[in-house]
Amino acid sequence: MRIFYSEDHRLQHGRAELNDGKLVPCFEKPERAEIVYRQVAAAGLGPIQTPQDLGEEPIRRVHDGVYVDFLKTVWGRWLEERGDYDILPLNWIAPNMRRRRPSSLDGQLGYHSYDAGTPITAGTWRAAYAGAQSAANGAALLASGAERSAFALCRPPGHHAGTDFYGGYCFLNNAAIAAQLLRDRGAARVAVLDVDYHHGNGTQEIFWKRGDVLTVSLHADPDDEYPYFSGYADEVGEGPGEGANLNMPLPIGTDWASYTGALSAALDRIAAFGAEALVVSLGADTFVGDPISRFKLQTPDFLRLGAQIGGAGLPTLFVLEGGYAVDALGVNVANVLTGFVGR
Ligand code: Q9C
Ligand code: ZN
Repeated sequence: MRIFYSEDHRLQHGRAELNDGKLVPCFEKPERAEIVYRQVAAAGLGPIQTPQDLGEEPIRRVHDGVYVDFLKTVWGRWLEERGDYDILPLNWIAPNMRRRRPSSLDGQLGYHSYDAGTPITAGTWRAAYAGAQSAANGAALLASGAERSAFALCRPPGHHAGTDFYGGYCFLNNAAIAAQLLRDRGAARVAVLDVDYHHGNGTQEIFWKRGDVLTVSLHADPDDEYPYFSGYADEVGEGPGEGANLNMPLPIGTDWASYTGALSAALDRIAAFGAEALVVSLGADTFVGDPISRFKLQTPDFLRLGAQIGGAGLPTLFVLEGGYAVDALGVNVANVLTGFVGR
């Protein structure tokens, strides 16, 4: 399995996020990718390479141009207007307000975001860009037929980022960029399977009206958990995308015994869809020890999770999403990949 990793992820190093009424140190930190790197290397899962630069085109295939330009330039504007400290938005669009893009910095920050947990820093664009390149490289490799599987070791994560919005520690939707690139390079139907603890709302939004990309997400019930306002079972897509979005909200406290049944149903749907390639949004925040999550998967369960996905027999790109129990994150992620390749 080929692994793509860029050290530029370190350029995203936010100081604090708003949590429980307090600014607390960011859960989404560089140590996450470092420990995953060390564990996949130690497990001998495959060669690790720096992604080739495929440019902005694969990003602009799924993200709005105005949004991409905003991400590229917002730090420079902030530095000049405010100062050398992290950017957090502080106001959003309420019902009955207009979705109109203001010209001011704070207005645009609110327009393009939806939470106060996702700081933009001096290096956010470069880090997110590098992660997107890892995902795009993985997809290009699968499309070439040279490999059946790959792992994009992306940081920051991506699945909460939509066409023109960021949030949930995500800026560019790495999995969606990969799925679109697979479509552009010949796969007629692509499935995205999201096993992160949180609903992949960004991925759902990007492919909402499309019938060529099936989006399936297993996650904590949004009635109890972030992102609260999407991820319910009755969200099935619209227009040509009707029936090509499947949400499987699971209760707080879900353990492997109940998770595996839901995963089996998800994989059945992917098989019925006739996917020619699979992108897995791989969050390991379903781990029992995760500091912000409430599922109960144990470290050996991640081997089972990988093996079960491998049973689908599809060309598969894994893309790193969440997982905040840093000490266990490396082995949990490596276990998924090891289980997948069948060792
Ligand atoms: N009380 C991903 O896993 N809210 N994002 C955290 C903690 C945001 C998670 C609040 C969680 C976003 C990629
Ligand atoms: Zn998550």
